[in-house]
Amino acid sequence: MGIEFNSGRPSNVLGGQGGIQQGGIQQGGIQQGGIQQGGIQGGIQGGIQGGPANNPFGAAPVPQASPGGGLVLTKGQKLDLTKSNAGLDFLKVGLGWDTNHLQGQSYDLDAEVFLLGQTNTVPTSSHIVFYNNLVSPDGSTRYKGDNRDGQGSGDDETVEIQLSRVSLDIQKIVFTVTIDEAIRKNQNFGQVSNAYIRIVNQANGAEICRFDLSEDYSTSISILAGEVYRHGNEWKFNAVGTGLTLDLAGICAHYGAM
Ligand SMILES: [Ca+2]
Ligand SMILES: [Ca+2]
Repeated sequence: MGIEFNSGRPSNVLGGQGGIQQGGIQQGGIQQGGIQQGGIQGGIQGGIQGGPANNPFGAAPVPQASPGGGLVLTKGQKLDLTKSNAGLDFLKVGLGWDTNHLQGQSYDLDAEVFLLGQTNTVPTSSHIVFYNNLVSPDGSTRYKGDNRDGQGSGDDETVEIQLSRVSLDIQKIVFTVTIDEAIRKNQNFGQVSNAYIRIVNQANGAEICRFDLSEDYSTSISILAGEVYRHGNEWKFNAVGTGLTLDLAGICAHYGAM
């Protein structure tokens, strides 16, 4: 069964224009190393270091607080979620952005969640949670609504995850952000500002961490923002922040969904 991107939406580049998309996918192929590296390092470094440090010298990282009160992460930083927050089960993952409305253009950014098994692929296309598939098969992961313009501060799109409900065959939950019709509209993440991903403990509303996607992503039409992954019996977060030249169809293909 194929993935349906179009239902419920007025238009979407993913339905056609194979020639243009081919370019996007192939170019993205170069960056696939970036995705895989991020994933592999997430597992290996998380296992070895066992802590939030991405500091090779072992010095304690300077604590920083975001406006929401959570720890501010830097690119590539790993953070214990459940180990340092006893009883943590319900997460809210918030993604926010603002766009410069150049020449009256509208920007529709979308968050997607990929639930990956051992082979870093989705078991089925239903394991991609986004605006056209609101709940994962295990019921753990819920997409809370499609924001069409990113207006205003705060979270523009959110996903809720109940960690204890995540199917045991799922090792990693990856969060991406794409620009709808980026290729047709000639839009990229260089025209997007204040983008971030943050994780909130739903039980008490406290922000655990925030990662500002402040790099220059002007060659990217999508971003692998971060990933929540298993580490033994615990869950950790990896602030990935890799810009991609893949559109949504290309990311789906990368994770094995056709
Ligand atoms: Ca959207
Ligand atoms: Ca916004």
